[in-house]
Amino acid sequence: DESQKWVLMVTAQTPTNIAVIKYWGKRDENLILAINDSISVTLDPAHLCTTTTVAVSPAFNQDRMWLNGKEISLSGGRYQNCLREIRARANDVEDEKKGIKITKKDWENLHVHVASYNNFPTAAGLASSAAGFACLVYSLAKLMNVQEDNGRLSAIARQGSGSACRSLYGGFVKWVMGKEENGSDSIAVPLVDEKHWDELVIIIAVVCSRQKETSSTSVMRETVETSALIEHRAKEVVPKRIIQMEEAIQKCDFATFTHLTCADSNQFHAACLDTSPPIFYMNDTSHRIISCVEKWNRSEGTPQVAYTFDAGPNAVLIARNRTSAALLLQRLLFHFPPNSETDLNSYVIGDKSL
Ligand code: 2P0
Repeated sequence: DESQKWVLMVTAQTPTNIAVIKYWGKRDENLILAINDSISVTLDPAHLCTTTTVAVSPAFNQDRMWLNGKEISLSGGRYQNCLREIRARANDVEDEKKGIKITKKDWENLHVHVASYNNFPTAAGLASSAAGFACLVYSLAKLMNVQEDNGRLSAIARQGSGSACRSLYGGFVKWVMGKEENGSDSIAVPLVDEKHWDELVIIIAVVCSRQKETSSTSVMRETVETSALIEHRAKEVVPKRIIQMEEAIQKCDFATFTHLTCADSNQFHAACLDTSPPIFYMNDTSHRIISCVEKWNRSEGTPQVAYTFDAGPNAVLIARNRTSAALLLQRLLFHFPPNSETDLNSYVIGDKSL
């Protein structure tokens, strides 16, 4: 049947983002609504990103997805929520060259195939779900000619993974937790674009690229249920830090930025330790990196490097400029002699798999 032979494809690339004021804890698990605002920096897509190709064809009889070449199930609620929200906003699509015409109504019965690749370790605390869901939602929206701005798309990506909503913009981005019960105002907003503070150099010290054992989602739930610190953090600490961090970013005030970033990472890990049972994301190497950076920043008088750690032991190090980045690499090379290739953006400690 000739009419079954066409395939229409879209490919998109989305970088991951690293929170400098962390999201940890939900008030609604299904819609993925956070208990506090968060702020992140989106990385350069050349280094840590997801590339996703989405395809539609009348020959496809079900939605399917492959992640890094391996088929994964789309039956989970998060995928279903994203697919449903995008499909509901689909529009007419026409490709004259190929002689393809898809009407708004057709999308209800058409199935998609999704192939997604991460150029970095999946689920090793390097925010792979952030880039992954942002890219899935963005590429599907392009394929289906969805006419929504990035803010509305961010609210859909958020339903795939909270941190994903922040990956639809470059530069520094705020995820506003919102007030509405339906999550309509829980969206990402761009603070400044990537050109605003382009002196910063981000170095990721991969301490361990193994996959983590438990998902952030279930640990986050346990933290909200058992930690007294997390409530204090969400209500008292983060709202003040968000204001201060926005100001530091606007002014490119590296000293304040570093103070807030390091303190917020440390409080997030303290809340993990305050969870029952306690969660240890950082290891001895992570702790040694913190000591090394703290000592250096103190000895210089003005901070040279900020550190932040997510749900894993890997260090994200944000250097003031290229000079401090070079000095940081020297220090890392001295304290953690590498046995693998190194470059400025993916310095590897004791692990050859990246
Ligand atoms: C963040 N993290 O703000 C925080 C800091 C890790 C530590 O968002 O359940 O994968 O999918 O919304 O976004 C990791 O959690 O969790 C995370 P879900 P997500 O980047």
